[in-house]
Amino acid sequence: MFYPGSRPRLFMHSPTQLRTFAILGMAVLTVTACGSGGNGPLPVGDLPSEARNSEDLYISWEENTIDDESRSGDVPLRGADGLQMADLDQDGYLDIVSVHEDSDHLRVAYGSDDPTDWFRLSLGEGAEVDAVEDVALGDVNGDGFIDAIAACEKGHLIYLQNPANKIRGWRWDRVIPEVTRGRGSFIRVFLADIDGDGKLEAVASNKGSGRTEEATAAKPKTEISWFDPPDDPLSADGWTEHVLTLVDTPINAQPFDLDGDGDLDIFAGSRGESRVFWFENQGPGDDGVVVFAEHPVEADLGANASTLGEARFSGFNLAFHDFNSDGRIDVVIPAMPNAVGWLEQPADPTNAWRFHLIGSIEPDELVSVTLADITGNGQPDLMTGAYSRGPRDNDGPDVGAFSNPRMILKCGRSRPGTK
Ligand SMILES: [Ca+2]
Ligand SMILES: [Ca+2]
Ligand SMILES: [Ca+2]
Ligand SMILES: [Ca+2]
Repeated sequence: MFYPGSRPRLFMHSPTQLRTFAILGMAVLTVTACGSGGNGPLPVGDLPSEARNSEDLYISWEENTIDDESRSGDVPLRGADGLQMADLDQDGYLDIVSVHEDSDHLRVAYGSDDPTDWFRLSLGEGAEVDAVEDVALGDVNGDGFIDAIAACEKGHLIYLQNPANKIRGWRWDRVIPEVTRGRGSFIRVFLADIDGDGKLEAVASNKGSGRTEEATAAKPKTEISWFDPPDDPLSADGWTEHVLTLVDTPINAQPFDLDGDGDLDIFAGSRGESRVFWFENQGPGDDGVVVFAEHPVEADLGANASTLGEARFSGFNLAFHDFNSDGRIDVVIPAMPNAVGWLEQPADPTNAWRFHLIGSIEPDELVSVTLADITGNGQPDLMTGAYSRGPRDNDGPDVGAFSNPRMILKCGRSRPGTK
């Protein structure tokens, strides 16, 4: 959603990590010929980047804080680490659900016709959202209102049900599915109709940290799973887990129809094993439960091998698009630590996936990617988030912008407080 005439910005990130899941939709941006600047030292948040693309263009972003301690009624929000947007109260304006890992808060900010006016409250806090790391939105109970499920690093999933017509200020009923209790660190969660029955399931990866030494020794590899909710998702005992695989430190598993056959597959990654792989949805098996076939994704670095020989792929964040218009979905993926590119899906799924470098944001450590048509030309642009490893009072020598195709990366202003 864009708001003509105003320039809201979103400022919610932890000191060490910035994600960009939905920030694009919150900002009005201007693409203009270069030639800004300022007189004298500016706060870094007001300092235009020097980065330009090949056409000498840059994007100017203006920051608008939506939620923080000064706006929350003194709720000490710390460690914002991700967000999702949807119209939860069906008033036509997007709302934002954000996770605050360090202070254990799951927050909502309801939008309005005034982009500076937000109705804020905590959906959850304390032990029930202990070290909450990620959230997914979708109508799980099928009443037409969008619900939420959050991944907590200590160490469970929690489902929160939208109270439908009594939304603002009303408590959302919630449940921690029993099968997810005490499991260690859930790091990502998504909602999607995995089995094609018209109802949403949760896909979650659990990197397992935080478990007891005995539990870790007994099971060093941990699960990527999908969870099937019962007809009443508020029934704690009714959730069923279907394990897709066990790997060392699973870090992500995102549903997407990778092979274009109409059902959702899952692209996933392991940080511990520095590899990515995907699960092909093969439809229901004899027991009626969906069967997935796991396929490795071997990255062929091609011409980038000499410069990216040490690159690691964990798939912590992913985006999907058919870049070369061959009818096969390709995958945008960070090439850790600094680069990003796209993996070209081969015609023969047993072949390697060619990696096409988009760029690097050295010295920052690139962890997050998302696609949106920022420039409005019908082509997807790429926005990234990173662990800051560079100065925040100037661009540093390696910050650049580029267009490939029409992709603009790390344009705009640096952000304060991200050292
Ligand atoms: Ca709304
Ligand atoms: Ca619902
Ligand atoms: Ca389903
Ligand atoms: Ca499929």
